[in-house]
Amino acid sequence: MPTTHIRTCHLCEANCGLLITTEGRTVLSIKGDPDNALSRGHICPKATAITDLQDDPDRLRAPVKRVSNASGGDQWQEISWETAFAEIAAKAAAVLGEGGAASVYVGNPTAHNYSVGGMIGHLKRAVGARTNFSASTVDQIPHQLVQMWMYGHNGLFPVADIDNTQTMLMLGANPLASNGSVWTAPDVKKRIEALQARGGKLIVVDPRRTETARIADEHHFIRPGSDSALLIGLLLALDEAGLVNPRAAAALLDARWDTAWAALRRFDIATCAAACGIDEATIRDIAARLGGGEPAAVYGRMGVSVTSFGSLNHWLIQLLNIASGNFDRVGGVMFNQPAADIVATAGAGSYGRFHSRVSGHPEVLSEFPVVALAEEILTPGAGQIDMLFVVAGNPVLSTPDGTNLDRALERLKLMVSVDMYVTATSRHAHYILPPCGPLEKDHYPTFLAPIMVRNFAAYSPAVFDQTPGTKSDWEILAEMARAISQARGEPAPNIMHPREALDRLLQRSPRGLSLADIEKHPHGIDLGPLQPTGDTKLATPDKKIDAAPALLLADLDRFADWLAALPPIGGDTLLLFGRRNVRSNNSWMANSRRLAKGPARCVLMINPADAAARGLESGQLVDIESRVGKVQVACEVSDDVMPGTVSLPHGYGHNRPGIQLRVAAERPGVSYNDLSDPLLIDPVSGNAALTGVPVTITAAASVVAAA
Ligand SMILES: Nc1nc2c(c(=O)[nH]1)N[C@H]1C(S)=C(S)[C@@H](COP(=O)(O)OP(=O)(O)OC[C@H]3O[C@@H](n4cnc5c(=O)[nH]c(N)nc54)[C@H](O)[C@@H]3O)O[C@H]1N2
Ligand SMILES: Nc1nc2c(c(=O)[nH]1)N[C@H]1C(S)=C(S)[C@@H](COP(=O)(O)OP(=O)(O)OC[C@H]3O[C@@H](n4cnc5c(=O)[nH]c(N)nc54)[C@H](O)[C@@H]3O)O[C@H]1N2
Ligand code: SF4
Ligand SMILES: [Mo]
Repeated sequence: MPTTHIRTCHLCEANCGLLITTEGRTVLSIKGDPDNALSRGHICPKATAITDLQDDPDRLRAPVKRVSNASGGDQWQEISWETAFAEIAAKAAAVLGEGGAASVYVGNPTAHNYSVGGMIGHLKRAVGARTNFSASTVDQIPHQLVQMWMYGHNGLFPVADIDNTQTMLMLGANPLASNGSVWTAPDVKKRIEALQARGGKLIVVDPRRTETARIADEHHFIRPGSDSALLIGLLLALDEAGLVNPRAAAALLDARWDTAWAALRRFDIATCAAACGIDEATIRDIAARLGGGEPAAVYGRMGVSVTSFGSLNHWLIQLLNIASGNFDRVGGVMFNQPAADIVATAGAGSYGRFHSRVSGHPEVLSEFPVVALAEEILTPGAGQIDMLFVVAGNPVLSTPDGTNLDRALERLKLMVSVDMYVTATSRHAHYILPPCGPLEKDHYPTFLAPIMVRNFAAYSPAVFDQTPGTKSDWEILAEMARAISQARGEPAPNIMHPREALDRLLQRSPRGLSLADIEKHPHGIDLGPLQPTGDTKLATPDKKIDAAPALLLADLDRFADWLAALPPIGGDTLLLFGRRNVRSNNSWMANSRRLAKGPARCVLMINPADAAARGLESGQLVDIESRVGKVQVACEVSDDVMPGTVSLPHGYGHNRPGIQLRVAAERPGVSYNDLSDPLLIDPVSGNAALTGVPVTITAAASVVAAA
């Protein structure tokens, strides 16, 4: 008998409701859930690929250990969980006993797995890891840092109220491909269409005419890495037109608001316009629209986060929303009030309490920039990382200078990957511990609650019982932490079942719902649209907004220097930036045939003028070279990318020796992060500057383009 399970998709931040029909352990269909008040039936092509993940023959089903085969190469030997934990614990204790240091790298899928959060803490404590990393520093850390400084808590995300706004200014985001980020707005295309139907406008700023730009009312190309210039220009234009009016937020501001303005007035609109490539008249027009009185929201994402001014950008976006009267306003930006409120229950965050050993990076939210991972492994001395635990991450493909990280991982005395595939990263591990299939886990999007465009809560039980002999991620982490503590003669960690921890979190949150309350509503409880919260959610001691955090004010000096020294765009050096496709998910869903089919996607987009200057035609192979590396890929000549820039997706490069992803290997592509440069960072947050990497492009010596 077929059974239909109601579930929330765990793959991306959109949180779409799914209806999964199964018979036995076979998935018959995956459809959108029309009764989910948040996603309203929407799904993307990745949802049906969950079956491919569940059933993938390349997915590891048991722990494996890397051993040498007869010819001296590597091979993976299946071992029992007991043996795996015992051997890992004994080796970890030995390495620590010799004075080696341990580190944990946490990847993106953990943000979609409520049950691992606490367990990662247990693992870090068990191995005494102080030098830790995550995908946050190739992603959203500037948002969190700026929020911690301005609003008092890193999890206070002002959410753009797309459903009620009249103007949405979107910088460096392509939700038609990504389905929204730091912004749970499923079915975003319909939300944009509704905005346009009520006479509103979407304005997209992006160096590529993206899928989102194509349906926008206005699209403006921008020089990669220069958004701070545009944002300062917009603030100055707002001021010049007499449109600065914080409305409700005025009561939350103090003298620091004037301090921020005094610091911004050293710049001028003309210089800012020239730097970013958007003319003065356009800047004045957009500012007039933002400050014109109707609700408006400015939203910036990856394209403005992964630049050397990522923190400055997010601060300037906050100032713009406040100055135009759109902070804490329906149709502007608001804090949400989720059922599981990590802001009300978890610490605010930290900065600079300690510094990294080799380059002296400040700690941000207890982590160091992932660009420092390789040097912390390779540089001898006390505190050198000898042991690394990678939890659901693939930093060799997802972080700058992956080739160097490849080399670094080879010298570890113990490396453990908690992953279900042998990837570019996990191939270096001594042990890979695979979680059970994705449909064998329950799901609650705790970490995404603060970014939803409605207050909404849904809990999904597992679709299938766990296959006997397999473990969920949290069980793997908990048992590994226990085994290591025991081997070190430390007291066993006190581990609470994740469901119990979730229930406690819910009940301690202001709404006071229990997990049982939420489980009564399988399609989710709709707790209503976002609403202004006044100062009730601000977590600063004085309940005021800090509009002028010292380190951001100081960073304006660095920006001024950059502005003064800015070379014109174009010439021999082009600026490389990224892109996503709706059928991708960072590095790791490339093994689904239904997603992988269709035209090759790992191609370099280049503007016709830049192609002509190099004698290039679509389909031709090109060499792309940066300071750190060189790759070869086919190009596509397209005026969708701005002159002087080129675009390449990330998450490819599945042909490194030993990777076991048979479908992905058919068209492996090249890794963007063999080009991105660990020296290019936002020094405030430590975030990698993945966008705007200087590269040279030349026709490759070989002429036949790979498919
Ligand atoms: N050039 C460039 N680089 C980028 C980006 C970019 O835009 N451009 N984007 C950055 C961003 S936003 C992010 S978030 C990072 C992602 O960086 P990472 O998180 O390091 O990389 P992913 O490619 O997401 O790899 C996730 C790994 O987790 C495994 N996995 C998937 N699901 C599970 C699970 O349920 N349990 C376990 N244990 N493992 C699982 C997958 O097999 C895969 O190996 O990449 C960043 N890198
Ligand atoms: N299909 C799919 N969906 C995903 C993912 C995926 O890999 N595939 N990854 C998920 C993850 S982990 C994340 S973090 C989100 C990311 O979600 P988004 O931030 O929406 O992701 P991107 O598509 O990388 O959009 C970034 C945009 O910034 C533009 N850009 C690049 N440089 C600049 C710049 O300097 N200035 C401006 N203004 N724009 C710039 C790029 O052209 C691109 O269109 O997507 C998530 N959803
Ligand atoms: S948009 Fe994201 S959450 Fe929705 S179905 Fe696609 S992958 Fe899943
Ligand atoms: Mo991400």
